[in-house]
Amino acid sequence: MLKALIFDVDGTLADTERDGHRVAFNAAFREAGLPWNWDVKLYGKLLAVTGGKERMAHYAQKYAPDFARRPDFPHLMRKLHTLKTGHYVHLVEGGALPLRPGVASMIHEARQAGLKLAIATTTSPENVTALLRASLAHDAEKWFDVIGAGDIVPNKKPAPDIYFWVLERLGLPAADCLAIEDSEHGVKAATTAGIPTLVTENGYTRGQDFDGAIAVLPDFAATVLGELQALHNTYSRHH
Ligand code: XBP
Ligand code: MG
Repeated sequence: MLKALIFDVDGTLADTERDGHRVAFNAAFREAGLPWNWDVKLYGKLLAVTGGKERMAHYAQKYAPDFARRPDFPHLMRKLHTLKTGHYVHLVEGGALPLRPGVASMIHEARQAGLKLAIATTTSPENVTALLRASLAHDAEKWFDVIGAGDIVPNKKPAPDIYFWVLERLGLPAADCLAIEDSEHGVKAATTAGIPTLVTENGYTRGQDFDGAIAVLPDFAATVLGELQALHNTYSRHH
């Protein structure tokens, strides 16, 4: 019986990467006087590394090894990431990143049906708060029984840590939940935690290996909660 929806954020609730995080990273690099610029294509490759700090460290090690060897490198990464998060939150608050098609109505339907709602994301908590407030309601955080985000767990997706963290606080068995993800990393994380997982793919994740997902949809534009419940029931009957 489906009792909770667990939403990923970036790429799932909203298409935040290309015009949000990527732009914020570049603004932070400019502000810090670094000659780095992540274009759309390069950023798509860098998304293989989850976590903004981890992504910048990976980039520096590969493309700016002298910078990465500086003794204050970890401190600089944290400082850069704080700048980036400031730019990202400013973009979100300005309304730059609307929810993907059908996401708001799916959330409203789930609330009306008495399902629990949760978030399991690699992104920083400030980014989640800003997105929920800007795109749903000023108090939309309260609609979610559990919000698991960023550094709250030691290992980011594709590790299952964030999903285990959310499941424990939901107080539900994995089988009674449905995870909604956009990427191969996300599907691996949620399915490793034993959660039936549905994909809504996007520009950066189309064509990735979603092996283990119970269904792959383009988005929720033509999807109602009843269809998610039917998919979950069918899956549960055979597993
Ligand atoms: C996507 C991520 C995040 C964002 C950037 O998370 O990997 O790192 O790209 O956000 P998810 P931060 O798909 O799990 O929502 O810079 O705050 O990490
Ligand atoms: Mg995602």
